[in-house]
Amino acid sequence: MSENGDMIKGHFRKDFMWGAATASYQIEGAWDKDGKGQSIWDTYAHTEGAIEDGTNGDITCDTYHKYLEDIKMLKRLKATHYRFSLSWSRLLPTADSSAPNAAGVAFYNKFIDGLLANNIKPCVTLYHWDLPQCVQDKGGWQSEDVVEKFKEYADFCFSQFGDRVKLWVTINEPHVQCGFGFGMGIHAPGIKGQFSHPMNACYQVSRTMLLSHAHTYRMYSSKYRAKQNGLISITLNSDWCEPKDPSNPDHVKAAQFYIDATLGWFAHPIFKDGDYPDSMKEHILEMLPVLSEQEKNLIKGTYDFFGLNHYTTRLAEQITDETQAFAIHPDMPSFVYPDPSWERAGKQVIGSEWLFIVPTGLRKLLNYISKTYGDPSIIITENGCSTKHSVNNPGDTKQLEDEQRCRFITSYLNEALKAHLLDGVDLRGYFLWTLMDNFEWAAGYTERFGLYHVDFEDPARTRTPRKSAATFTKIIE
Ligand code: GBH
Repeated sequence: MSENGDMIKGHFRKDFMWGAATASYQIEGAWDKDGKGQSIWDTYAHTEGAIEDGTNGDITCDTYHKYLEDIKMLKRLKATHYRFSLSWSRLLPTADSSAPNAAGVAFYNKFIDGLLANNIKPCVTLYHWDLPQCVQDKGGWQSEDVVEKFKEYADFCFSQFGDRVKLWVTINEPHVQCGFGFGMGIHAPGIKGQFSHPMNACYQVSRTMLLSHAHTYRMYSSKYRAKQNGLISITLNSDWCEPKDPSNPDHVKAAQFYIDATLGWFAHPIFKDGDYPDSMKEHILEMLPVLSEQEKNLIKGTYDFFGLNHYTTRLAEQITDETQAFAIHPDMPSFVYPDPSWERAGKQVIGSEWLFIVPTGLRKLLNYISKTYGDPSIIITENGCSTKHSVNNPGDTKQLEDEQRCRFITSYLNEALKAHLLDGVDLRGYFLWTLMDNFEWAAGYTERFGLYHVDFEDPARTRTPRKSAATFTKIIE
């Protein structure tokens, strides 16, 4: 089977969720307006040298002022749902729920009401990486106290918005937060691994994230579920990974370990038995926090669906002396890399370095999740494709004729359809990353994933649909 597979015809469920996804820091702007507190991304992006093009999310798409335009765009797309995240520090500037920021609450109320008035259902992520700076100052994810703080924030959000929001995601991609924020230190809070081991802090925070998620899930169940009747879970990011040579047991093991140490790190505790995967416990040893029986019981089963972010695929072999330097994770005895024959994201210039277009990987990953975690309902909470945007990129335009993104969407969705129709995977929804070009974290504005182009030179932040917006609408229809 080629990477693009053959196309099949058919339909997803009648009530399939069709949407686009975004995150607060990437689109809202108004970083210091109307009583908003600072987040770790405000701090980090204002740090010299942190962001590739020296930019930040101070204004970005200015959604705080232009949210009505965003709703119009979603309507035009014919989206049934929209996934966005709340800014914790906009709602609770001091992370104290007895002192909320009325303007922040009003903003999200207007936004949610606007979506519903247009028949678009909100899917709300509580936490997409923008921890309040005041929580960070008290130790952030490295402190046990964060668990109570997170629960307090979540409680506040359910009480304010849960009458209208029926789909919640607690934390976006904890594995990326842990690895990038606390291992490599290339995302906020920019902490490079501590103590004797470079990746130590990243394991420590994986525990407080799991506990924050689990306590929040249980609090929703005991305090809100009966009245609000929503669904709540976590969103995990994973590449698909296969052995370079499937007949080589070392390659098979290496591929499995890569999946364990990315997807399994959080999926195994939540969707299986409350604890980290055995392979991680074996290899990471004393650096991986030990979860007590009580904690395992708390964590196990805290999901109503499986939120999956998926973009790309890798091949794996066991690590050797020569490849040790390329290990993206010092504890992982796997060397992973893309097949050189795979198409890359981007046109004349490569889009995101890491993004190789392998639609068949999505079908395999969906099947893997379904098989490994007891056939949960799966929602693809992100999937998308980038281009490079830079003044140094000759021939760079708005890239409105984004043929590659059109093909990406069509082919990945067709593989998802196969997983659903031919393999029986319980797939409930698909959210495209992303509605419009936005602040792409450490890459600033150099990488663009939008269905809509955004002109960041223009004070009006004019949004212009790309061809892919029409392609996506056609598929939805
Ligand atoms: C998603 O993460 C995020 O949820 C979203 O906010 C983001 O805008 C979107 O991806 C697009 O990037 O820099 O070469 O070391 C997806 C998982 C993890 C994929 C980090 C890219 C960076 C690889 N991402 N990874 S590299």
